[in-house]
Amino acid sequence: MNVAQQQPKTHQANDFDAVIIGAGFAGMYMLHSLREAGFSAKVFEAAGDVGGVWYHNRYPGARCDTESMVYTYLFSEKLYKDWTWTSRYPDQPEILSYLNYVADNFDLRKDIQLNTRIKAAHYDEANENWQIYINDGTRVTAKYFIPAVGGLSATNVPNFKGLNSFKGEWYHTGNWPKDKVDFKGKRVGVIGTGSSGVQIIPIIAEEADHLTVFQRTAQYMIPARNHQLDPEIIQQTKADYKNIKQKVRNSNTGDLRKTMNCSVWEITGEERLQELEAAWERGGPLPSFTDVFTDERANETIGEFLRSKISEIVHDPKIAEKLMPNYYYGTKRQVLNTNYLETYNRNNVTLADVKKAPIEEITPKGLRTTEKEYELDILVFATGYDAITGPLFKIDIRGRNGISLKEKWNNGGQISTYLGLATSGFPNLFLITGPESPAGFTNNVAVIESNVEWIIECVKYLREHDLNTIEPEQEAEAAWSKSCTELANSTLFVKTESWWTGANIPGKPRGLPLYLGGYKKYLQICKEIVDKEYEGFSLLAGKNQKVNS
Ligand code: N01
Repeated sequence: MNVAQQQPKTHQANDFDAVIIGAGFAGMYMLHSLREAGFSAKVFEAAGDVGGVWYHNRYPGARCDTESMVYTYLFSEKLYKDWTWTSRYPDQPEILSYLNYVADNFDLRKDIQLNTRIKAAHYDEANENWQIYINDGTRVTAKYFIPAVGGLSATNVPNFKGLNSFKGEWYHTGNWPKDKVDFKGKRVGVIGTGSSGVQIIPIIAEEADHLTVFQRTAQYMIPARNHQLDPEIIQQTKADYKNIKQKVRNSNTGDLRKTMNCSVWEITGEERLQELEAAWERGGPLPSFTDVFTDERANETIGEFLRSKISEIVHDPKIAEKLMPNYYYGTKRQVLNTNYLETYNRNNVTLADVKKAPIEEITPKGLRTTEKEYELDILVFATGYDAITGPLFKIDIRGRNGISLKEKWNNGGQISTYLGLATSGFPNLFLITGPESPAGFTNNVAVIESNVEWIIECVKYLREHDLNTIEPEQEAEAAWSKSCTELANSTLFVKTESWWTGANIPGKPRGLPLYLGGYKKYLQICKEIVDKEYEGFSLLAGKNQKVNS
């Protein structure tokens, strides 16, 4: 059967081969791939347009910290060559334009329903399909259910006492309004100094009358050194498409960053310093030594280097001292910045240490810490996300026997998936950048592309072999989860409080439910399992009739 030539089969208005949630990078590529393979598919998107997190993260300064030449779809050479990125690290408006271009170019919009939130998806064992409930009270059915909701889409607004009493305006960076927020002449407070806070803080400082930054944990800072791309470089990059794609797939991080294939201790201190200084001048992620996330002393050599830069840039030694991080370098997601540390040399910026003097409450006039009250007109929450499981748990997803994903994963305390792509008891449910995938430690678009491509090969296989369902076997799933946990526990990442470890959300179970074995290795494992006819998966033909063992 020539599958590529098949037309999407006719379907009832409310019954699809596949239902996808989310029209970001993942949902749109999934839709395109399913349609190309002849499946009927529908995307439901809660927002008013396509773009996923790039639709919502429209705060001033929002910019990607993966280089544009790889933070982009690589599945289509034509698309890669037709679209031109203008800067090294693209800003949010440019990424959103790109995603709109993709939606139009591949005629995706006709199968995307906007302004529609899915509240529940229940597996119907009798009919071997998913019943998907929309917030307007309607219901659709699908053989395959693909919540492409991303790991960083459930915003976290800490439950501070008194927020409702605040007389000023407040915003979360991950849910920024479309209309411009005017900071001119205002007293502004920003809570949070992760990737989002570090991007918005320098911009607000330039516009506001006064900015107070409420910092709980000082972060390691690396300059982005963003710049416009030279037309010649753009042409070279496009011409190098095949090589770039291959290099991405052969990398540990899904991008083209420099890696040091040696331990910190295999070169002299002088050579190390030269490498680090060169990387500092280049901007972007520091080269990764093999032992920097497993050996405390090796890690400290990088931490020490970055702390010395803070003292060089920040004029006031007392402020510099407050900005000194004291966790293992890189064990919170590395932040790239533009003029972040320099911002603290301005005389309209105050840095409040809210670890030393915690926030007690939001008041009608501003914010009170245990030390004093800060009067504010605008308060910005750059407080991140209930990551990895948060977006999935917002939907009532139930598999066999009515068991919810939240129950199965013990509220996040006992996550188990197979390859981060599927989980037992939830037939025909596929995850993209899910828990126990390499997302979070890898260029997300690269993980998305490989996950989508794996899923599409899988559903084509099911169709070609007349199979009704696929789901992981419990033993294979347990072994994958165990290997993820063991890998994570062998690193310094688990020793730090971060969104990776769930520590940013009060009461959230701790753990690091991501695959840390590297992108290249992950792709190899995923391929081997397919080559072995979906080893570790249970494939069923018609009413639970098992076909592989
Ligand atoms: O969120 P974060 P983010 N009281 O969790 C603080 C991606 N991203 O939105 O460190 C006081 O990193 C919290 O303090 P602490 C990227 O993957 C990418 O900045 O927990 N403070 C921290 O400082 C990134 O890693 C891009 O002690 C509180 C901050 O808020 C991920 O999204 C841009 C607090 C949250 O930092 C998340 O980044 C933006 C409380 N109760 C985002 N609760 C790019 O591509 C939290 N904080 C560039």
